Amino acid sequence: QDYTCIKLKVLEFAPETQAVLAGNKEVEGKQIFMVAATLRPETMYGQTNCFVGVDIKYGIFKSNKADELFLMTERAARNMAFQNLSPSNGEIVKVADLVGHQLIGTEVKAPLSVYPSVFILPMDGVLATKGTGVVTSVPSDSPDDYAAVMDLKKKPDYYKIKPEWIASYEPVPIINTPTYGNLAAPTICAQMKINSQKDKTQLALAKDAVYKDGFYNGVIIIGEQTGKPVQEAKPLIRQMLIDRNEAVPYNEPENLVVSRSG
Ligand code: ZZB
Repeated sequence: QDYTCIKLKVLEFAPETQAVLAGNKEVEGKQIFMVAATLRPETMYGQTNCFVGVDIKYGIFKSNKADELFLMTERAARNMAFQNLSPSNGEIVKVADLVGHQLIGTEVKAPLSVYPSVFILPMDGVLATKGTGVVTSVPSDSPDDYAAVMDLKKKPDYYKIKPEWIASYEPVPIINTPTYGNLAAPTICAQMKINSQKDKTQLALAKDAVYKDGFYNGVIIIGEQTGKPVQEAKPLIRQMLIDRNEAVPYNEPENLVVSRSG
């Protein structure tokens, strides 16, 4: 998979993370980024929060830039080490260990988002085995994100979050399509009566439908590429993020099989 890794700069860590990092000389004076793998860089204007899995193990790793550290799974760090994103080829340097729940409530700057800062929140469906284990959230265009955000808004206590970390963050119109209008995910979730992130079968169908519709029929209605078809705008927005040092290209072999024969 040809991902774009979005660099969400940490503005303030949650107290639990601060406690873990207290006295850690390796993080002092460094910029730390939560690194989120996406296939939809053109939707980054609509980021309202970022997801981690509460039980997933994360690490903070040295990157290929001396003053920048990356927060993600170790699995992603190992892959990045072979893509010139670590200090030396094939090697990772971990400076801290964290668990997802410690990160909840961390405040970050999400590149291109209309919201000046967004929060790290929990989602059940985050896979440790995909991307970086950090998933940036675009409820306007991702049914999974919309359903998870609705759950958090409905039951902040159950999810152990402060309501103000998500309450006033509304989905942002990014892409217009003839089929689902300019808020594809909320529209299709309403049509299919999807009520929760637990409706997995329905969500998979919804995701497939809006992916295709957005890619083939979508027109960007925000930002630098306003008016352009999604297919045309996607690589341009991706490149703009990379040029601004707000994203890095990241590849992940799908179902990689390591052969020891021969
Ligand atoms: C922002 C975004 C905006 C995404 C959108 C999708 C959509 P796929 O096709 O299944 O490979 N993702 C990335 N890493 C993980 C993970 N570890 N666990 C769970 N989800 C993850 O899906 C790629 C997408 O899955 C990525 O692109 C990311 O969410 C999520 F408007 O990033 B996306 C219709 C989808 N729209």
